[in-house]
Amino acid sequence: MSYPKDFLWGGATAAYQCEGAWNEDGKGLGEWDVFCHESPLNINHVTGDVSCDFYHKYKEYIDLMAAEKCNTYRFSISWARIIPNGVGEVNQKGIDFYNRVIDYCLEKGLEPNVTLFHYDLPQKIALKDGFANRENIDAFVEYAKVCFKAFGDRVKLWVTINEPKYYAYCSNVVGNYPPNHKQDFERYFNVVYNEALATARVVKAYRDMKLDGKIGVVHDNSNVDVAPYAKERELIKLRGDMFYNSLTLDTALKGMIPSSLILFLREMGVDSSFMKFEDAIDFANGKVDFLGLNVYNRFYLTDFSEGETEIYHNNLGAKSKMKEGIKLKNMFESANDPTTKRNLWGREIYPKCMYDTLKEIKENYGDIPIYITENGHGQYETPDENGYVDDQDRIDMMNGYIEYMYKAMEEGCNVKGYYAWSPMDLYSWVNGYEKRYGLIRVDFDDPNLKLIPKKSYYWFKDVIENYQNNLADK
Ligand code: BGP
Repeated sequence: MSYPKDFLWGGATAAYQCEGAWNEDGKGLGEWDVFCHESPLNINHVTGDVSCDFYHKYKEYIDLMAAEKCNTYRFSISWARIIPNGVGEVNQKGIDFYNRVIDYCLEKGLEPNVTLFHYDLPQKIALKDGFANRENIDAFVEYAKVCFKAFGDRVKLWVTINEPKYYAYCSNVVGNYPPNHKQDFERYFNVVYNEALATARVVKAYRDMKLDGKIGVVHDNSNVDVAPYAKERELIKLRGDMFYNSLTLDTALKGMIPSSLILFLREMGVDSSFMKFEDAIDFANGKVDFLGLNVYNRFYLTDFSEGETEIYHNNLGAKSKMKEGIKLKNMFESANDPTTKRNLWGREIYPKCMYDTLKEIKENYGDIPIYITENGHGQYETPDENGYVDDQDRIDMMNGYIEYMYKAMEEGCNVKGYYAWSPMDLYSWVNGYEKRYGLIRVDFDDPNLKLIPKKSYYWFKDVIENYQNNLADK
């Protein structure tokens, strides 16, 4: 059994969700700035303009993480803060900010784990069709190189893209994320493909710079479980994996596109001309060093029944009864397991998916090092009169996932770290601020954004200390 001594414990955030300072110190406009300010589809009518004000209060947050005994912090860089127009001139003040954050993490004993892209395109790149346009891959590689040059001496863990599939899915299928295309499956696959290519090219660029860190990609765990009553079990499993997983995982971990992708795209009626023969070389040269997995839920599927394609998504929480899922015409559809709890946004809470996905990845892709780059629980919260939140539900839920992570590790899965989503309450895409994930409460009504550790903060500290004490006993 492998309980690594250098296991990383920490929390994860993303730039747009916590930094605020949306137009300070030369930052360019991002697509989420524009969406939140202007789009009628921003249904909860809030923005990330200030959010946790991490830009100014980073020391306070990092101090709290250090006191929680974390030894790592995962965060993302805002592309538009570094290169305001997406290409061209570099904003030195943006570089300075991330230098301050990285240096302070290191001073406090937190290994920085840095994501280059977490949903937030510079608006200028979004206007040129974002990752749907191959030309923007070059822009992304150039931006990555600027980051490697500026921070690569101190950052030893890099992530190219956070959740290429989920980002493409929300932006092009659900339509709740900018640029809000709905059920555009061609664009969905095109974007996932270009993100895979972007990952491969950035990995190659990183290696060419001869820096001594590791680089990976973060996939949102999407392990497919087929309902026991489904008639076409194997076919559904295959199709589900092709739809959710294989393009990201095969390219990043095997260095090749999945062999049955073209056939699957044909079945889906998707024109595959965005794929180029010569990309094979980039994929082969761009395999990642590690895989990040954001573990929240599985995809529980059964046979397609009838009717047209439908997407079920809930950004209204308790104001809606919608259960998250999909009906993909002639392919498969979501099954409902009445014994599995759901959160108030209609998503399954299914801790065992942690174990299932780790085992499945080991079986299909071998012993690549894995970091659980996100795991957490979104809920409404009411603090007591002192601002303290007794979030026992979150503790129970995360504990369940961590127990399954240990079980998988005991069975030989190569897990190297775990990041709670999230260290503190922050902006939850489209859902706003009511859906809270933090182990620290942020009082968004207080002009000073008072921070109050929740019960889960102390629980997480115990988890980390217990892990370390158990190691010492061995
Ligand atoms: C992941 C994202 C995070 C975070 C989390 C919770 O998919 O990487 O950025 O937001 O999910 O999701 P949500 O805020 O939509 O509830």
